[in-house]
Amino acid sequence: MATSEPRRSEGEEGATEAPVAAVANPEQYIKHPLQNRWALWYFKNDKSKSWSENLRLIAKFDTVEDFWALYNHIQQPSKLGFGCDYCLFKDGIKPMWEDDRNKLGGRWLMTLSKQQRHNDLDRYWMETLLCLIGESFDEASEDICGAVVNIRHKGDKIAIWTGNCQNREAIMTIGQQYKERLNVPVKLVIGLKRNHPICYRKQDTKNNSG
Ligand code: MGP
Repeated sequence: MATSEPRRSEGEEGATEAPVAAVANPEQYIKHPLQNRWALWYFKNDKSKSWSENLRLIAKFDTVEDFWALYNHIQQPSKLGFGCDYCLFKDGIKPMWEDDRNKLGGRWLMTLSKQQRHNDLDRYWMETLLCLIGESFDEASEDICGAVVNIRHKGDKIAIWTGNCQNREAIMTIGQQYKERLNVPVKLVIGLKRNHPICYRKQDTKNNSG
Protein backbone atom coordinates (compact mmCIF):
# COMPACT_ATOMS: atom_id res chain seq x y z
CA MET A 1 0.00 0.00 0.00
CA ALA A 2 1.37 3.38 -0.93
CA THR A 3 1.79 5.97 1.82
CA SER A 4 2.23 9.70 1.33
CA GLU A 5 5.54 9.76 3.28
CA PRO A 6 8.16 7.39 1.94
CA ARG A 7 9.67 5.46 4.83
CA ARG A 8 13.27 4.44 4.86
CA SER A 9 14.19 1.19 6.50
CA GLU A 10 17.42 0.80 8.48
CA GLY A 11 20.43 -0.01 6.37
CA GLU A 12 18.65 1.06 3.21
CA GLU A 13 20.89 2.46 0.54
CA GLY A 14 21.19 6.24 0.54
CA ALA A 15 20.11 6.45 4.22
CA THR A 16 22.83 9.01 5.01
CA GLU A 17 20.67 12.04 4.21
CA ALA A 18 20.01 14.29 7.24
CA PRO A 19 16.42 14.32 8.52
CA VAL A 20 15.93 18.01 7.69
CA ALA A 21 12.38 18.21 8.98
CA ALA A 22 13.53 17.20 12.49
CA VAL A 23 15.76 20.27 12.92
CA ALA A 24 13.47 22.84 14.54
CA ASN A 25 14.18 26.46 15.27
CA PRO A 26 15.73 26.54 18.80
CA GLU A 27 13.63 29.66 19.58
CA GLN A 28 10.60 27.37 19.51
CA TYR A 29 11.69 25.11 22.31
CA ILE A 30 14.45 26.78 24.34
CA LYS A 31 12.97 28.72 27.25
CA HIS A 32 14.36 32.15 28.06
CA PRO A 33 16.28 31.96 31.34
CA LEU A 34 15.91 34.57 34.07
CA GLN A 35 18.94 35.80 35.94
CA ASN A 36 17.57 34.37 39.20
CA ARG A 37 15.27 31.55 40.20
CA TRP A 38 12.21 32.88 42.00
CA ALA A 39 9.68 31.38 44.41
CA LEU A 40 6.06 32.48 44.65
CA TRP A 41 4.41 32.11 48.06
CA TYR A 42 0.81 32.47 49.16
CA PHE A 43 -0.38 33.49 52.61
CA LYS A 44 -3.92 32.73 53.77
CA ASN A 45 -4.94 34.08 57.12
CA ASP A 46 -6.23 31.12 59.15
CA LYS A 47 -6.47 32.34 62.74
CA SER A 48 -6.09 28.77 64.12
CA LYS A 49 -2.54 28.62 62.78
CA SER A 50 0.61 30.62 63.39
CA TRP A 51 1.72 33.23 60.87
CA SER A 52 4.45 31.03 59.42
CA GLU A 53 2.15 28.00 59.14
CA ASN A 54 -0.16 30.06 56.95
CA LEU A 55 2.59 30.67 54.43
CA ARG A 56 2.68 28.24 51.50
CA LEU A 57 5.13 27.88 48.62
CA ILE A 58 3.20 27.78 45.35
CA ALA A 59 5.94 27.26 42.77
CA LYS A 60 9.45 28.15 41.66
CA PHE A 61 10.46 29.26 38.19
CA ASP A 62 13.57 30.46 36.39
CA THR A 63 12.41 31.15 32.85
CA VAL A 64 10.22 33.81 31.28
CA GLU A 65 7.84 31.17 29.94
CA ASP A 66 7.38 29.46 33.31
CA PHE A 67 6.74 32.83 34.94
CA TRP A 68 3.89 33.61 32.52
CA ALA A 69 2.47 30.10 32.81
CA LEU A 70 2.28 30.56 36.57
CA TYR A 71 1.06 34.15 36.42
CA ASN A 72 -1.75 33.24 34.02
CA HIS A 73 -2.75 30.27 36.13
CA ILE A 74 -3.30 32.01 39.46
CA GLN A 75 -5.80 34.58 40.70
CA GLN A 76 -5.01 38.25 40.40
CA PRO A 77 -4.43 39.92 43.80
CA SER A 78 -7.73 41.86 43.54
CA LYS A 79 -9.60 38.52 43.54
CA LEU A 80 -7.97 37.25 46.75
CA GLY A 81 -9.73 37.37 50.12
CA PHE A 82 -8.90 39.86 52.84
CA GLY A 83 -5.85 38.89 54.86
CA CYS A 84 -4.18 37.07 51.93
CA ASP A 85 -0.76 37.83 50.51
CA TYR A 86 1.38 36.84 47.56
CA CYS A 87 5.14 36.99 48.02
CA LEU A 88 7.73 36.65 45.29
CA PHE A 89 11.23 36.08 46.63
CA LYS A 90 14.53 34.98 45.24
CA ASP A 91 14.92 31.24 45.67
CA GLY A 92 16.54 30.55 49.02
CA ILE A 93 15.11 33.61 50.79
CA LYS A 94 12.00 32.97 52.85
CA PRO A 95 9.43 35.79 52.72
CA MET A 96 9.83 36.60 56.38
CA TRP A 97 11.73 39.11 58.45
CA GLU A 98 13.62 36.35 60.25
CA ASP A 99 15.41 35.10 57.15
CA ASP A 100 19.13 35.94 57.31
CA ARG A 101 18.90 37.80 54.00
CA ASN A 102 16.01 39.99 55.29
CA LYS A 103 17.10 40.59 58.87
CA LEU A 104 19.06 43.74 58.17
CA GLY A 105 16.82 44.84 55.35
CA GLY A 106 13.92 47.17 54.79
CA ARG A 107 11.15 47.69 52.27
CA TRP A 108 9.71 50.27 49.96
CA LEU A 109 6.06 50.28 50.92
CA MET A 110 3.17 51.51 48.83
CA THR A 111 -0.20 51.79 50.53
CA LEU A 112 -3.19 51.87 48.21
CA SER A 113 -6.62 53.38 48.72
CA LYS A 114 -9.71 51.16 48.61
CA GLN A 115 -10.61 52.37 45.10
CA GLN A 116 -7.18 51.41 43.85
CA ARG A 117 -7.99 47.72 44.38
CA HIS A 118 -10.13 47.89 41.25
CA ASN A 119 -8.14 50.46 39.32
CA ASP A 120 -4.46 49.90 40.02
CA LEU A 121 -3.64 46.95 42.28
CA ASP A 122 -3.26 44.17 39.70
CA ARG A 123 -1.34 46.39 37.30
CA TYR A 124 1.03 47.59 40.03
CA TRP A 125 1.62 44.01 41.22
CA MET A 126 2.33 42.74 37.70
CA GLU A 127 4.73 45.63 37.10
CA THR A 128 6.41 44.89 40.43
CA LEU A 129 6.89 41.25 39.42
CA LEU A 130 8.34 42.29 36.08
CA CYS A 131 10.73 44.74 37.77
CA LEU A 132 11.99 41.90 39.96
CA ILE A 133 12.36 39.09 37.48
CA GLY A 134 13.69 41.51 34.83
CA GLU A 135 16.35 42.79 37.30
CA SER A 136 15.24 46.34 36.48
CA PHE A 137 17.25 48.20 39.12
CA ASP A 138 20.68 47.88 37.50
CA GLU A 139 23.33 46.87 40.03
CA ALA A 140 20.92 47.57 42.89
CA SER A 141 18.92 44.51 41.77
CA GLU A 142 21.46 42.51 43.78
CA ASP A 143 19.96 44.09 46.90
CA ILE A 144 16.45 42.95 46.10
CA CYS A 145 15.11 40.11 48.23
CA GLY A 146 11.51 40.01 47.03
CA ALA A 147 8.12 41.68 46.98
CA VAL A 148 4.85 41.23 48.84
CA VAL A 149 1.26 42.22 48.14
CA ASN A 150 -1.09 42.32 51.14
CA ILE A 151 -4.86 42.33 50.59
CA ARG A 152 -6.34 44.21 53.51
CA HIS A 153 -9.66 45.83 54.46
CA LYS A 154 -7.91 49.00 55.52
CA GLY A 155 -6.11 49.29 52.14
CA ASP A 156 -3.91 46.97 50.13
CA LYS A 157 -0.13 47.23 50.24
CA ILE A 158 2.69 46.37 47.91
CA ALA A 159 6.27 46.31 49.16
CA ILE A 160 9.66 45.60 47.71
CA TRP A 161 11.99 44.09 50.28
CA THR A 162 15.68 44.93 50.16
CA GLY A 163 18.50 43.17 51.94
CA ASN A 164 20.47 45.93 53.64
CA CYS A 165 19.13 49.12 55.20
CA GLN A 166 22.62 50.62 55.29
CA ASN A 167 23.01 50.44 51.53
CA ARG A 168 21.59 53.91 50.86
CA GLU A 169 22.65 54.14 47.24
CA ALA A 170 21.00 50.87 46.23
CA ILE A 171 17.88 51.69 48.23
CA MET A 172 17.48 55.09 46.58
CA THR A 173 18.04 53.66 43.09
CA ILE A 174 15.40 51.00 43.74
CA GLY A 175 12.89 53.51 45.16
CA GLN A 176 13.29 56.03 42.34
CA GLN A 177 13.22 53.53 39.52
CA TYR A 178 10.30 51.65 41.04
CA LYS A 179 8.23 54.82 41.30
CA GLU A 180 9.04 55.77 37.72
CA ARG A 181 8.31 52.30 36.42
CA LEU A 182 4.90 52.19 38.10
CA ASN A 183 4.26 55.71 36.97
CA VAL A 184 2.59 56.43 40.28
CA PRO A 185 1.08 59.88 40.84
CA VAL A 186 3.46 62.27 42.60
CA LYS A 187 1.16 62.55 45.60
CA LEU A 188 1.30 58.78 46.20
CA VAL A 189 4.19 58.51 48.59
CA ILE A 190 6.14 55.32 48.86
CA GLY A 191 8.05 55.05 52.08
CA LEU A 192 10.95 53.08 53.40
CA LYS A 193 10.38 50.85 56.43
CA ARG A 194 13.03 49.05 58.38
CA ASN A 195 12.81 45.40 59.41
CA HIS A 196 13.14 44.86 63.17
CA PRO A 197 13.52 41.15 63.87
CA ILE A 198 13.12 41.44 67.64
CA CYS A 199 9.78 43.26 67.40
CA TYR A 200 8.62 40.74 64.85
CA ARG A 201 9.09 37.84 67.18
CA LYS A 202 6.94 39.56 69.81
CA GLN A 203 4.27 40.35 67.24
CA ASP A 204 4.20 36.78 65.97
CA THR A 205 3.65 35.49 69.51
CA LYS A 206 0.82 37.99 69.91
CA ASN A 207 -0.68 36.84 66.62
CA ASN A 208 -0.46 33.18 67.61
CA SER A 209 -2.41 33.74 70.78
CA GLY A 210 -5.26 34.92 68.57
P1 MGP B 1 1.47 42.15 57.86
O1 MGP B 1 0.76 41.02 57.24
O2 MGP B 1 2.81 42.49 57.31
O3 MGP B 1 0.61 43.49 57.75
O4 MGP B 1 1.66 41.90 59.40
P2 MGP B 1 -0.88 43.85 58.19
O5 MGP B 1 -1.74 42.64 58.28
O6 MGP B 1 -1.33 44.95 57.32
O7 MGP B 1 -0.68 44.39 59.66
P3 MGP B 1 0.12 45.69 60.16
O8 MGP B 1 0.77 45.21 61.42
O9 MGP B 1 1.11 46.09 59.13
O10 MGP B 1 -0.92 46.75 60.39
C1 MGP B 1 0.62 41.39 60.20
C2 MGP B 1 1.22 40.50 61.25
O11 MGP B 1 1.67 39.28 60.65
C3 MGP B 1 2.41 41.04 61.97
O12 MGP B 1 2.07 41.87 63.04
C4 MGP B 1 3.08 39.76 62.44
O13 MGP B 1 2.39 39.25 63.58
C5 MGP B 1 2.84 38.80 61.29
N1 MGP B 1 3.95 38.85 60.35
C6 MGP B 1 4.02 39.52 59.19
N2 MGP B 1 5.22 39.29 58.62
C7 MGP B 1 5.66 39.81 57.33
C8 MGP B 1 5.92 38.47 59.44
C9 MGP B 1 7.23 37.92 59.36
O14 MGP B 1 8.01 38.10 58.43
N3 MGP B 1 7.59 37.11 60.39
C10 MGP B 1 6.75 36.87 61.44
N4 MGP B 1 7.17 36.09 62.42
N5 MGP B 1 5.53 37.40 61.52
C11 MGP B 1 5.12 38.19 60.53
